[in-house]
Amino acid sequence: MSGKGCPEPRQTTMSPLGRRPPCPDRRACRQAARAGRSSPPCSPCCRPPRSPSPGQPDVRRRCNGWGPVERDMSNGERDPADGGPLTLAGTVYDKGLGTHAAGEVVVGLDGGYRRFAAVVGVDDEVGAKGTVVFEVLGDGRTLLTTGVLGGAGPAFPVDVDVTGVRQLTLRVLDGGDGVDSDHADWADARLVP
Ligand SMILES: [Ca+2]
Ligand SMILES: [Ca+2]
Repeated sequence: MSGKGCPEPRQTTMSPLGRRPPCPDRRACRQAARAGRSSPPCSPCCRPPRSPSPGQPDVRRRCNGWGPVERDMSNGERDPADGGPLTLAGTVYDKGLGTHAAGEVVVGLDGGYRRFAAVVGVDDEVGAKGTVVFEVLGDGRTLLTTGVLGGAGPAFPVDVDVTGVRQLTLRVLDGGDGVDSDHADWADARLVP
């Protein structure tokens, strides 16, 4: 598993439609990589880093298995902003990230936070389908791994110590059986200074 690209999905099938979706920003990623502004484009989808807003964590990379990472909504389908409310085991969350295996979000903390907390699981929008593994890494070191979580199971609370961590990676893997219906929520995700 490369620290520079997306996680290897370890899947046997590709997408809900059985084929890899094209990355809408692949050209931009490639240009950014050539200019030294980003790591090389990763598969299946990556986005170049944006400048952080004041007071907001610095998101340095987003990779997602089906369309873009969604903010405050579930992954939905391939288009941006087409998800529903983040919902895990019947509970709706206003905030968080809607993602799809295999993918990861890399956030620069620069040692400014003490804890990362969230509630994770497979979004209710896929029913009992979907199997994913959530991993939290600090500076490349594994801080938490959930084991395989399924769409029919309960949500999994995450609360990890990130004291001194400069770069936080939130990673979603396919659970070893492909990425079909792997709609993975980082609900109520928050960093505590
Ligand atoms: Ca979407
Ligand atoms: Ca899976």
